[in-house]
Amino acid sequence: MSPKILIIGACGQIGSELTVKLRSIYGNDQVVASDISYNNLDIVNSGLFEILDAQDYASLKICIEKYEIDTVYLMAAMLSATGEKYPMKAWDLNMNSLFHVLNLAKEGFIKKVFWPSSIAVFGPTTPKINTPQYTVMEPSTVYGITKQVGERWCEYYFNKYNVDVRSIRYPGIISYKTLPGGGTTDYAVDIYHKALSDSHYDCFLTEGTELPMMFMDDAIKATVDIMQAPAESIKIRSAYNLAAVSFTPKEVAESIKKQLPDFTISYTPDFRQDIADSWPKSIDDSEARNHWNWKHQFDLEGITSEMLTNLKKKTPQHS
Ligand code: AKB
Repeated sequence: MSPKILIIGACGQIGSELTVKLRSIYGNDQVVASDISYNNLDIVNSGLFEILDAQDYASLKICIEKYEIDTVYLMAAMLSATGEKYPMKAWDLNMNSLFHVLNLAKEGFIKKVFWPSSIAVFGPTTPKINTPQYTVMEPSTVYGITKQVGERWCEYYFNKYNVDVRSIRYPGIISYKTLPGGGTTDYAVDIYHKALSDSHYDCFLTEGTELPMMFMDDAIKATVDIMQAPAESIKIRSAYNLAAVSFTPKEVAESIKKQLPDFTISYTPDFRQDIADSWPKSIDDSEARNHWNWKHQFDLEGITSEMLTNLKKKTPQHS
């Protein structure tokens, strides 16, 4: 039987592409998209949509009962850079929304939960190269703290209350369809837009700042795969390390230059440099690969080619 799905934060960067994918797999009538505002009309107009504040337990419960939801994807969150500006707001949004969903699962209103974690769970004391699944985790951002604490609670609700919650630690996600908002890895999307519009990009990280990244199609595939996997293959109930590629701003610039030889880049690091410096450079995701057969498809050259080709199509003056 098809799941009856609620996506919270469906107008955001990952939520919007996840909504389209889940509607294509399970059918428009099976997927209710929700967000705090109508800020993605494609999502609002392409199927069931509800205005929903993830921090409002009563409204969340009403929505779940109204549509007989059994599966929730909780994609609403405040990311790392914005979280540093509004620490308490980040804590409240990221934690309250998770508790509401976990408690509704505990009380039997929903059966299955997807909640995204992030490489931000790691911190300056974590080994930076091929960061293992189990290692030192002392996050130094508010966002990272909420994700690490959230992971502990997910595992707790699975162990104590048998809540079927599944999670992955997303790296920076790159897409031509949606813009990220408020993250430290956002430069890796902005750079492609600016390469086409201005032939120049001023990067807020230094040229050698290596971070784990992933093309959106791979991130969506991982999300669908982990949720479709049999429960017994999900052996980690905190969150899985997940990796595709790692690169520096200089390496992206070089890969863009192969297609746009006039492109130039400069570097003006800001407060996000400290955040990036606290995160791993690369991730060991063997557990995800072994437990539920995770495989990525896109490397840096593949990402650059998809980004430039599709952004040119979206804004024909760039072709
Ligand atoms: C961010 O930069 O905050 C996010 C993340 C890595 O979770 N993209």
